[in-house]
Amino acid sequence: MSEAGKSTLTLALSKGRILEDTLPLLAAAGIEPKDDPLKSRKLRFETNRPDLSMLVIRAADVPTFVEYGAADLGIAGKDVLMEHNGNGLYEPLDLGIASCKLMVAGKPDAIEQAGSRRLRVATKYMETTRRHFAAKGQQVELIKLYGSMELAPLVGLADLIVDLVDTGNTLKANGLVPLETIAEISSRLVVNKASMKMKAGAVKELLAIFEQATAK
Ligand code: PRT
Ligand code: MG
Repeated sequence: MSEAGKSTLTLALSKGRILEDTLPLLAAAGIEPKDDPLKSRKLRFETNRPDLSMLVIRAADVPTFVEYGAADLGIAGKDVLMEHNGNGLYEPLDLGIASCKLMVAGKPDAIEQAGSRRLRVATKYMETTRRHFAAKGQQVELIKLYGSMELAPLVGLADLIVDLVDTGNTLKANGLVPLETIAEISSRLVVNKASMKMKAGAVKELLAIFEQATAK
């Protein structure tokens, strides 16, 4: 609590492409960081609201910061949240930014080529991919990659990939086709469960501001 008896809040933002979509949304919500997070090397930012500071961190770390209460709120892609699979978070609002699809893709003849052999799937989404194929009762071999998944089928590393698809241009440029949608992805506002209780007033006020800004 600050002197005025008002809770202070910390908001964790995903750097990279989500940040670019987040800053206009923050501006629409009347929130301006004191330095430009796209230029500064700072990781923590004060804002024009004395009760709100922001962290700018790797997208995959946002759920962890929020779950452990290092940030009260966060903005993260649904793909990252599905993969994190934690239960210390509320997910009250779809911000509708950075949208794309999490898809299974491969060469057009990937399935026939594999025949009765167990399919190899390259992805950075190990948990989500495991759950997806397990739910279909399909045994697959998972190969963990950290990026450039689209390369894997071209060099015989994998039959299929699980990755994000937006325009489909990256798949096309690499001779791959979308085969199945696993989930519709967009960025979500997440809230630490204890903050939702202990700082209910401040959290709800901020939530309402984001709802307004999202509806615009
Ligand atoms: O850099 P770091 O490792 O920390 O994270 P990152 O590289 O995952 O971050 P960044 O900045 O790329 O942001 C990733 C987040 O943005 C994802 O977690 C999604 O929530 C969201 N997002 C939305 C996307 C895309 N759209 C997207 N198209 N992230 C990545 N892509 C990539 C995709 O992986 C593929 O390589 O874009 C390519 C496909 O795009 P199209 O248009 O060619 O289909
Ligand atoms: Mg990156």
